[in-house]
Amino acid sequence: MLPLYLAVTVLKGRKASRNVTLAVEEERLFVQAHHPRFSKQPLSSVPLAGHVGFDSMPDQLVNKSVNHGFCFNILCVGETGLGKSTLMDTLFNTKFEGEPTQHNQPGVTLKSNTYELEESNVRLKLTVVNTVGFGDQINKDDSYKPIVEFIDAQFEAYLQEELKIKRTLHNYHDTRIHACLYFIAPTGHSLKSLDLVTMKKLDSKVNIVPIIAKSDAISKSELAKFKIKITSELVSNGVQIYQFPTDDESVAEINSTMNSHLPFAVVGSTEEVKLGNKMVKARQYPWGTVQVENENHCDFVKLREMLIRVNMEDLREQTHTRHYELYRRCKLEEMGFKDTDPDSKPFSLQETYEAKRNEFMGELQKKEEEMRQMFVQRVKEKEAELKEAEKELHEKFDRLKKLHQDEKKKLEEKKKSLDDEVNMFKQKKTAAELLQNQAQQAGGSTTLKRDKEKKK
Ligand SMILES: Nc1nc2c(ncn2[C@@H]2O[C@H](COP(=O)(O)OP(=O)(O)O)[C@@H](O)[C@H]2O)c(=O)[nH]1
Ligand SMILES: [Mg+2]
Repeated sequence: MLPLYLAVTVLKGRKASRNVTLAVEEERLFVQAHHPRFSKQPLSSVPLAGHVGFDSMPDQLVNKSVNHGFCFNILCVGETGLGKSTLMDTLFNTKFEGEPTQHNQPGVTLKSNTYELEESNVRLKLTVVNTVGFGDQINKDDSYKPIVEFIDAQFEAYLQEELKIKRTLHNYHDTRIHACLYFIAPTGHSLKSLDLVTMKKLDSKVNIVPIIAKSDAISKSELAKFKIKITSELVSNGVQIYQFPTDDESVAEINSTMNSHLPFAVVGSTEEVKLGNKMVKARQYPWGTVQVENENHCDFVKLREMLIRVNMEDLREQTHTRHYELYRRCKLEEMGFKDTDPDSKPFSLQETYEAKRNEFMGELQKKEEEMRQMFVQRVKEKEAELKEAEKELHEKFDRLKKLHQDEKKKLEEKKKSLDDEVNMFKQKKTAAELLQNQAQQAGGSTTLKRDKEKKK
């Protein structure tokens, strides 16, 4: 099947003849390479005697593409309140999101919304992804991570679909990010380190289009200096931003002019103001009105033209052929796939699978052995610990036993002495009682004698 982007460029009426020639040439080479009849003998050109009809190829492609519809995915990265949602609404002339986001998010998250738009019978599935809470945390070190992860996740989903046996790429909802609008705060000074770090992390994964947000907050002369400063900072930090392509002569001039206007300074507003006898999108201030679509006021029109009308297809193409290709190559290499083996022979999938399987089994065995060793070591350690504890317990038991015996001995001695004392006491008691009885008896006979004497 022919790539979709060829059809789309035909649709736009540019590059048409060149790309269709390319497509036909591509198909001819494919047939030549794969068809047994053609594989041995080169094609010879023959003049046509009359009209055959393959000049309708462009129309066929256009019809097919229009029926299928198009998809475009934009990622808006920038601090909360920089006008991301407003710009999207202004750009597509509609109202997308609901509530504005708060500044108290604990981390950066990405919110994705997909919309079906239609313009002159051409359907566009537009996905707008917004960074929520970007730049709102005190520690911004990891702010870029969720964005990188999100972009990679979309590439991974596409790769998984590609690798499936039964793949449905023709009606697959492609969520790969085609353009990343990076919103720069209109400080007039320089880029923040958060901006540089984030753009650097993203530049090999997505087409970055930097824009100066809320550019009505900065004066004309300051804006010119600010643009130069941003560009030089991007260059000195090696940040690759998306350049509008200049290889296609039909758009080379406009694209190279527009490249010199980067980063675009934009103003967003969905508010309509009456100007003369027509309504225009503008922001009204006590001192005047900023018209969004007036090129003397801001670069909004330039952005819209470049992003949607002229280069939307190139953005999609760059995403597929450059950024996705890089992701796919790294991922497949990571999985052990190669195009050729060390002897420069084509690498077979079966061999790769076997090699990877053996490698994996080897690693598994190594891990198993390590775990076994660790387990034996742990058991030994535990055994030693238990033995130590047992020894301690024995010692404690002996100590307690001895203590108990000593105590018992002491108690027995004490009991014996008490018993002796009791016996002694009993003896004394008996002696005392005896004495008392004797005394009583002696006392009784003396009284009798005295009575007898009295009676006498
Ligand atoms: N001065 C100025 N204000 C803007 C512009 N675009 C949006 N705003 C205002 O900035 C505030 C935040 O905008 P919003 O789109 O919610 O920002 P987001 O958090 O980045 O999505 C709103 O009050 C907008 O009206 C602009 O270009 N210039
Ligand atoms: Mg918003």
